[in-house]
Amino acid sequence: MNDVVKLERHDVIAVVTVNSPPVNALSAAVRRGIFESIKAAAADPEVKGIVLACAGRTFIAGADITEFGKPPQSPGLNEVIAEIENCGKPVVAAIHGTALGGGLEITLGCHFRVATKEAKLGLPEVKLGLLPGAGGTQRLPRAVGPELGVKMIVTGDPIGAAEALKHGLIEEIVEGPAAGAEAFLRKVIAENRPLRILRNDDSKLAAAKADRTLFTNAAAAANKKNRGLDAPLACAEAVSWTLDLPFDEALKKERESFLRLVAGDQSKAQRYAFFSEREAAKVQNVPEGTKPRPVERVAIIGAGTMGGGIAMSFANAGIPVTLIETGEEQLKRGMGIMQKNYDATAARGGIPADAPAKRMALITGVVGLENVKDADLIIEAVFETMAIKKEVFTALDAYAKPGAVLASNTSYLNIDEIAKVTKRPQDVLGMHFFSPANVMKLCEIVRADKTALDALMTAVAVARKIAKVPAVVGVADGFVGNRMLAARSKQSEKLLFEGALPQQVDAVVIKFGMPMGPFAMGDLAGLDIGWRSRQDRGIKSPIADGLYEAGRNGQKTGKGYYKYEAGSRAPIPDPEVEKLIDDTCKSLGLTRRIVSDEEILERMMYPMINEGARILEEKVASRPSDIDVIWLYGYGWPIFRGGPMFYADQVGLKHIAERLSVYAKQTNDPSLEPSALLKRLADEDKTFASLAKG
Ligand code: 3H9
Repeated sequence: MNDVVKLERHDVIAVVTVNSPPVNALSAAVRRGIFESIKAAAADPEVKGIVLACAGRTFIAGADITEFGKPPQSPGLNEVIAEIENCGKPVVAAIHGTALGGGLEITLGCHFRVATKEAKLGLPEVKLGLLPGAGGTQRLPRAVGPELGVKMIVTGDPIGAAEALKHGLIEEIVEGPAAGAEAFLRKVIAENRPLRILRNDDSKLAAAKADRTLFTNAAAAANKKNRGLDAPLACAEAVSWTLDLPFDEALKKERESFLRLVAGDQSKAQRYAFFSEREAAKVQNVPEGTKPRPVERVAIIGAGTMGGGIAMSFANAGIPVTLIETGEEQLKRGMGIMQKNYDATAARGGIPADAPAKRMALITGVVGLENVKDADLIIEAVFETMAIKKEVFTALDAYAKPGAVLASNTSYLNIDEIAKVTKRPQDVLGMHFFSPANVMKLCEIVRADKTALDALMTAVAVARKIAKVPAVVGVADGFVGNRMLAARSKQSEKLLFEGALPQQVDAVVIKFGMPMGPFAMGDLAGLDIGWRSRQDRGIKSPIADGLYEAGRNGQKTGKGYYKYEAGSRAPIPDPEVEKLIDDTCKSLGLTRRIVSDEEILERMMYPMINEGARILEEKVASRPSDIDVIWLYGYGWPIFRGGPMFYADQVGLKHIAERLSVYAKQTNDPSLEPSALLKRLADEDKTFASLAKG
């Protein structure tokens, strides 16, 4: 039909094959090709049925996201689907890989669907700040019922072939997708089976129409985790139209809602995050074809919170791990915590019941560093002091096999210095995971001075394999994320001396969309940790020191910046803390003032952005989008704000630079003056995004 869609005849069967790598997205050419192929097959009197299949690694993975925001080209996806649905001959979708978004919507216009057993089917538009815009909100609930339909559409999570079969989304699980679909179609033709046209089939809506709570409960459950996002609410509303409106009217409203969301700021930010995440995996200044080293076995040094979480991430991906401790006692504790974590996840249905045993079987706990000898990748996750790290790397140098990649999970120490104690600095790098490491998706990969390119690419490939988002950064105190966080922490602390309270600062940050404010975060991490690190660096912080000295170590002691009821993690503002802050300020001769929420927000965000600009100047990060990926996946930055550098572009760099200058003077802190890069971009009326364009 055209370059990307082929139409063939197998006697009475027409086979339409989409071949548009990498993921067969529904570009204008693909839509046109399918539309014309279906039209031609429908008009051909010899053809009795049609198979719609895809070449390559996957079925259609959705609309072509790069086309959003550009002038629409005909035929639209709804027209293509209508052509299939109304063609009068049975059309079977042959699904393999992923049928996502517009890809699944197209199959819902087909009269039957078959899929291979590893296929995944879903409507993930919500993750891009959208709702399915080609009938998905109306046809999927008719296929699987409104309860599962609303869950799939609001969460965006796909289901596997077995579940799809159970709920009537597919009719059969097949081996080869196109051949399986063809065999299925021959049965349909032989039996003269009626076409299943979902738009006309309200049978699965009846129960929820009679008892509305079936739907509203499912919608509320799916929306439970929503933090300020518009799209999940729009998704749930659109699915509710299946119960209230005629199909065509609902389809029209779905389209209007889609167009509103696609033009909105949230979706723009979410689409930016999607492409930034993929961009981050493409490491700059590495020649194409640089091959990662094979990694079959991993060793992790340290079975504490971080080491255990990292071990679980590997076991989750089916990679065997040797987990090494210094003594049986510590090992037993670490293994026990992992087992407990897995059991808890299985008990709430997060993983299958047999998964804990299977995953724990992949983790071999042992005592003694000599056990690293079989590992292709070794990750050190021991206590965060340079002396101990050096000791461990000296020993690793003696025991590790040649070519093994040696990684440190340090969160701020200098990797060049660590690498120097080995005779193989080319194999040394940082892999900085975020706590809890089995949950948080980010892995900052620290490229040291001498890191070999294939060692670097090994860390990137491994991170992707264990479902982490890798972002390559350079050596710097705190790398990218923690260095920017330090700029924010400095301000949050200062604000207490000036007149704000912990609960006021945290409330502003949470309202912005972060999962936690800086003070609740301090309580979670433990205020003793900050105190110890200040002692090491010879720094004093009278309020934080006062809390520590009063035995307020955070959540673990039931008191920190807040108080906590036994067994609860909910922070409660504490008048004792207010008094401690007041008394400390009085003793220092400081007069407190009313600090506005607006000032708090600016002083939480702009110094961080300024630090991000310095990080770019120093080339510790190579792209603003890498910084955004780090904040999105390591610190819970709200996805609808795209990341700090994206947010800065939306606010306007001129405004940010001006406000930073004001705060630098107001607080007598020259480090708040806009960095050279921020100043230049602001003066030229440019954005951080303009840097990526060269
Ligand atoms: C939609 O369908 C709206 C409709 O309801 C209504 C319309 C009216 N478009 O992720 P990978 C690129 S919204 C354009 O590394 P994997 C991606 O950028 C859409 N490009 O591979 C990358 O490019 P590059 C709903 C796309 O194997 C390359 O493909 N669908 C699209 O790890 C490989 O991607 C979705 O949201 C696209 N739709 O994962 C699905 N998808 O190599 C989004 C991918 O230049 N896609 N690319 O960096 C995914 O979730 C994953 O890509 C997928 C493959 C699971 C398919």
